[in-house]
Amino acid sequence: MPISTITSSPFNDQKPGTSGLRKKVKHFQQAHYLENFVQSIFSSIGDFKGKTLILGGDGRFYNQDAIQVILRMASANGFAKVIVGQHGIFSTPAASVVIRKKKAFGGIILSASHNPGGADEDFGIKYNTGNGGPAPEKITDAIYEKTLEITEYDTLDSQTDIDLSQLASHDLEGMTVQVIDSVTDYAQLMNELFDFEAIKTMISEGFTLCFDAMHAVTGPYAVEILEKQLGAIPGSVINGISKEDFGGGHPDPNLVHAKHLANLMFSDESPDFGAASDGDGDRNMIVGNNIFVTPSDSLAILTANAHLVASYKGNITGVARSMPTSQAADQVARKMGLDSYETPTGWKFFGNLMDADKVTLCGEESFGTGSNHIREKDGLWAVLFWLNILAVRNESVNDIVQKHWLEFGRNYYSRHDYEGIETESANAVITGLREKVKSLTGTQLSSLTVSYSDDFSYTDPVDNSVSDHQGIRIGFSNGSRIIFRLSGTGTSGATLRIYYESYETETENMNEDTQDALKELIIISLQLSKLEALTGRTEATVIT
Ligand code: VG1
Ligand code: CO
Repeated sequence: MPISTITSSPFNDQKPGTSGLRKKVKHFQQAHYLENFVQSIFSSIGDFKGKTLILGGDGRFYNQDAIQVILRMASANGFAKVIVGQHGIFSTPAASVVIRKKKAFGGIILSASHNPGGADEDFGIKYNTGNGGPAPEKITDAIYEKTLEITEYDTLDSQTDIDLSQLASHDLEGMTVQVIDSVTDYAQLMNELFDFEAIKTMISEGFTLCFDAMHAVTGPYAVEILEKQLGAIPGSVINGISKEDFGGGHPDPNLVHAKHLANLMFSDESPDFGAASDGDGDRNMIVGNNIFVTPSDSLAILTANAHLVASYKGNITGVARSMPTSQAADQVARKMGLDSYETPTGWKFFGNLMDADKVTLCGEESFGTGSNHIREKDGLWAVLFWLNILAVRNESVNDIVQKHWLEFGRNYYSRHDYEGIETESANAVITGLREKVKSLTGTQLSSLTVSYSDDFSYTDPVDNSVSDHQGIRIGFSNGSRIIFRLSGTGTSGATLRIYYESYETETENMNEDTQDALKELIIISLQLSKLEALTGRTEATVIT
C-alpha cells in the first residue's frame, strides 16, 4: 500500500472555539500540526469508507497547501471521493449547499471567517456533517480529545499535488478527486429560492446597489449572481477580486471595517441598497440610503416579510436567534404566532432545530442570517432575500425599517468589543459577574429593575444536550438587556463582548442615536463588571 503512517505527538492547544480551530498561519505550519488535526477529525466522525467528502475554503493564505495535505490524508484514510471547489474555493454557505446536494458524508471548510488573512495572520479549519452544518459539540469534543492523545496519522507516500485549476476528475491512489465550479450549485439554489425575474425587473427600472466583497470569497459569487444573472451594472460589486490576504483588510462586514461602503450609503451618491459579506461569505451587512439595518432587525424584518417571497410563504415554522441577538425577532414571532428560540452563540445550535423542522429562519447579532435552505448562515442569501422584498414592496430600505419599528417597536442595539485583553483579566471579569448575577434578580440598578440574571445555559429541545456558561444575561423589567461573554473565535488574548439592547415603543423616541439610547445600560455594565479596574480598559476596541 502506498500509505505511510507518520509518527507525531499530541498538541496541547486549548479547545477549539465557536467555529472550529482558528490559529495563526505560522501555528498551522508547524510540523504535523494540520495533519494531527485532520487525522483527529477522520478518527472521530464514524465510518466513511466508500463515502464522499466536500473540501474547500475561503481562499486565504495557506488554503491551497492545506487542501493538498487533506486530499492525501483523505485518500489514505479511505474516502472514495473528494469534491473540491475550483482553485480550492468554496464559500462556507456554498460548501453547505454542495454537502447537501451531493449527499456527502461531510465536509471540511478552511476559513477563519472574518479574521484577517496572510502569512502572519489567521487560518482555520472546521468539519461539517452530512446535514451541511457545523459538527455538533459531541463530535467537536471527540475531535479535541483525539488531538490530546494522537501519536500517528495516515497519509500517502507520494507528495504529488492535484491540479485544482481545471474542472476535471483525478485518481489519487484509488480515491477520486473531482474539481467542480465553486459557484454553480450555489447560484442555482438561490435562483430556486428567490424571484430573480422580479429583482431583474426592479434593477432594469433603475434600482441601484453596491455589494462590497471585501476582497474575500464572495467576489465571484456576487459578480455571477448580482451582475451577470440579475443585471446590476458592472462595478456594482466592489472589491470583487478575491485575494489571499483580503487586500490587507479585516473582511468583517460592519460599519467599522466596511467604512467606505457606510460612507457611500450616507452620502449624496448613495445607491438604493448596500451590502457586504465577510471572509468566507456567511455574514452580511445590509445598509440602505441613510440607514444601517442592525443584523438583529434584519432577522426580524425578513421574518415579518417572508410571506412576500414565494418559496417561504406559508412555510415559516419558527424563528431562532442566538442569545445575545436582540429580541426584535421575538416581537415578530409573538405577533405572528410563530415559535421562537434563544440558542447559544454559534450556528451549530440552529442545525438541530432546523433538522427537526422547528425553525425556518435564524440569525445572530454578528451579521449572520440564514434559513433551512442550508445549515450555515448565508451572506448572499440575506442580500437576495432583501432584494426580493424590496422588489415586491417597491419601498426604500429606510421606509421598510421605519414601518417595521412602528408596528413592532424598536430594539436599539449595540455590541462593544474589548479585544486583546489578557486572558486572566478577562476571566476575572466573567467570574466576578457569574457570582454577582446569582443575587441580582429583583434589584434596582440605576433607574432599572432587574427581572432576571443568570449565566445562560441551553438545553437543546431536540436532543436534550446541555450547554452551560454561554454568557452572562441581565434582563430588565422594561425589556432592556445587558449580555457579557468571551469570544470563542479570537487568536490572540481574549475578547470580551458586551451587548446592549433597549426596547422603545414611543414613536417620537424611535430615531435617537443608538449609543445615546443605550447610555444608561452602558454605565451600569461598566460599574457592575468593574471593567476598568480589572482590565485597565477605558474604551471599547470596536463598537458595532
Ligand atoms: C463570533 C460571533 C458569533 C459567530 C462566530 C462565527 O463568535 O460572535 O455570533 O457565530 O463568530 O462567525 P465569537 O465567539 O467570537 O463571539 V464566522 O462568520 O466565523 O463563521
Ligand atoms: Co464567516
